[in-house]
Formats: sequence, C-alpha cells, structure tokens
Amino acid sequence: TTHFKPFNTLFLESQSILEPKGKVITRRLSDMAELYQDQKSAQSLMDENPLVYEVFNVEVPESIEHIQHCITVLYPGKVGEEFFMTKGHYHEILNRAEIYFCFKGEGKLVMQTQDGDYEELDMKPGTISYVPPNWAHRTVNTGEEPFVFFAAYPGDAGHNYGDIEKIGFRKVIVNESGEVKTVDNPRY
Ligand code: S6P
Ligand code: ZN
Repeated sequence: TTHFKPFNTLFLESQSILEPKGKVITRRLSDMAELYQDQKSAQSLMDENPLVYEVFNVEVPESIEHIQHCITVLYPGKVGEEFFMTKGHYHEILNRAEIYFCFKGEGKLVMQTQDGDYEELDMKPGTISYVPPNWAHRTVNTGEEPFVFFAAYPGDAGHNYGDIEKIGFRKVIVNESGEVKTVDNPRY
C-alpha cells in the first residue's frame, strides 16, 4: 500500500524559518493597503512598504482527509492608528473550521458571519482559539513584538478573500492614546 508518510516540520522561531521550507506567503503593505481606514497614512508608508506578515505553510495535499497547517508571523506596526493585521477571509468551503494556537506576542482574532454577527478573542502565548464553521477570521497584532501563531484547518477549506476585501469587518482595532480599542468600521 502507498499511505501518505508521516513527517515532522520544525519552526525555528528566532529565525522565522520553517524546515522543510514549504510555501511562504509574504504580504507587504502594498498587497493590502486599501484594507486600512487611514488611506493617507497608508500612502505615506508606501515608499517604505513594510513587511506586514509572513505565512509559512507545511505542504500537504488540499483534500478533506488532510489537515493543512502553517505558522503566521504578524509583525508589529500601525497604519495611522490601526494595528497591522492579516487580510482576513472566509474559507472557500464556508463551513470549514480552524484552530489557532498562539505562542508568541499578543493580538486579537476578529471574526464575523455573513449574517453580520461579530466576535473577537484575545490571543497570547498559550491561547488556543477555535474558529467555528462559517466565520470569517482576521488576526491583529496589538503588541510591540511579532505575533506568532500556528493554524490547522481541513485540507480542502480554501480561502475566499473577496468578500472581506470589499467591505471589511464590522469593527477595526486601533490605538487610542496608548489603549487598544475596538471601534466601528466607518466603511462597513
Ligand atoms: C488559513 C489561516 C491562516 C491565514 C494567515 C494569513 O486558513 O486562517 O493561516 O491564512 O494567518 O491570513 P490571510 O487572511 O491573509 O490568509
Ligand atoms: Zn482560515
């Protein structure tokens, strides 16, 4: 028989290196500038074009019997007063769930359904977060060091970015005189 062979992956956290390397997704501000509220600040950062996050993917087949898994490193920073964040997505197969495990830094996991329900969870080292079926999800780095978490989800889940790119989440996470605040998204 030809069963898929078990294997280990090692994440060298201090160097942000995954072994074996797998597929790395790199997102800079220019890849997502339009998602931030303060477009003036976004434009003024464009020359510098900071690295916002990297996703280190372990390569497994994209089918239901497998479990995709990866590490996200979301760097600290702000666009205006809005914290660096991931693009955010629904799964292409909407009812595919996901688990996040945070092991460095701090942040928020913001989620919403197509009916407009909104929830957010705090993440810090040791937090295991459950994203149930049907919830769009985005992470936000509210701290001053890289926010690092592991994710696992069904192999066939896929990513649907379009809906979030159009209207975003109902809320945005901002710095307000040194405090982390959740405020209404004026564009929603
Ligand atoms: C995949 C999972 C994460 C994100 C990653 C980047 O289902 O939710 O690995 O892909 O954190 O976020 P995004 O929204 O750019 O894919
Ligand atoms: Zn996901």
